[in-house]
Amino acid sequence: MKRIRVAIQKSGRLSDKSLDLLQRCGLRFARSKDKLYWYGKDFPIDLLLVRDDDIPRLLLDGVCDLGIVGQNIAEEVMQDDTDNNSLDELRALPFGGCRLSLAVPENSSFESAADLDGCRIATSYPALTKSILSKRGINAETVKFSGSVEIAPGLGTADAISDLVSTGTTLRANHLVEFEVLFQSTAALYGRSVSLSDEKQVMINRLLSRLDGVLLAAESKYVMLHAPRDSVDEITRLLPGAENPSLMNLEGDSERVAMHAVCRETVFWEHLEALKAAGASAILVLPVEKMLG
Ligand code: PRT
Ligand code: ZN
Repeated sequence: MKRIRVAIQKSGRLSDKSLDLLQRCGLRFARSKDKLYWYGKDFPIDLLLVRDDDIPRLLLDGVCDLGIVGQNIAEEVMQDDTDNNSLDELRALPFGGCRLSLAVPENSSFESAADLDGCRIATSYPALTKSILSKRGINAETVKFSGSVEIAPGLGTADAISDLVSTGTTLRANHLVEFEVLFQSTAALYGRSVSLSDEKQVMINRLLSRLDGVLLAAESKYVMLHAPRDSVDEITRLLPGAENPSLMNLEGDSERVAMHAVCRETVFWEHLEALKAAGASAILVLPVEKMLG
């Protein structure tokens, strides 16, 4: 049996969530001593734990069949690849969210990205930055930094930076202001854009189907409530992302019914308040552990 190799980040922002996601798909691993190669116990799916920057290349070179990495890194590698090799984004994942933004020193006179034409931009994402700017007719020179990009303007090596931002704390601490988002990123599951053996493809499809179930279950809730018979239609409309609810009689109460529904969108307090205002009572919201369409 051919085995599938999945590359995930060894230690960093995406590590725990990548592993947790695969485990929630039912994968179990025997960890090797050096902790870099984990053998899949019930499925022929093994893990390779590496630096996130290496993941796209491992896929392009066919060393791994799947990889979880930030779209920022995958895009950078694809934009930089002179042979136009590409990766297949199979699923965007609900973690690792950040944005690649242009930022300039607080006291600079730049007002928009267009003012950066002909300027120097420090970044860990030169190919992606250049490609986005040049599509808008802006030609900037990039200076590659592998880390601590935010110190570049202070050192006088660049006029601006293009860096990942999540809370903006790092920019503020370095007296930089974010003035334009170039690229929104999340973690994603990537595959190779070549055809694999049937055996491998069947296994990957099976994993994807489980992954879809896990991703759907994560934002789905099972909602139970009591409703006046007359308000069933209105209450159904108020349930976020619900399909046909089940209706059940309530013993000794002909006016009201019990309604059960799976809501496939986040259920906020506001939704519950609206349900209550429409006459619902005994409202319960339960997590959904697994789902298979
Ligand atoms: O060792 P290895 O190379 O594997 O890890 P790494 O240090 O290169 O990556 P890591 O773990 O820091 O990030 C992995 C991925 O997480 C990135 O490629 C992004 O896809 C995603 N991600 C999400 C982020 C951030 N949020 C983020 N905030 N990556 C980096 N940052 C940086 C940001 O550049 C800034 O310098 O974190 C700093 C703090 O951000 P603020 O805005 O909250 O201050
Ligand atoms: Zn890295």
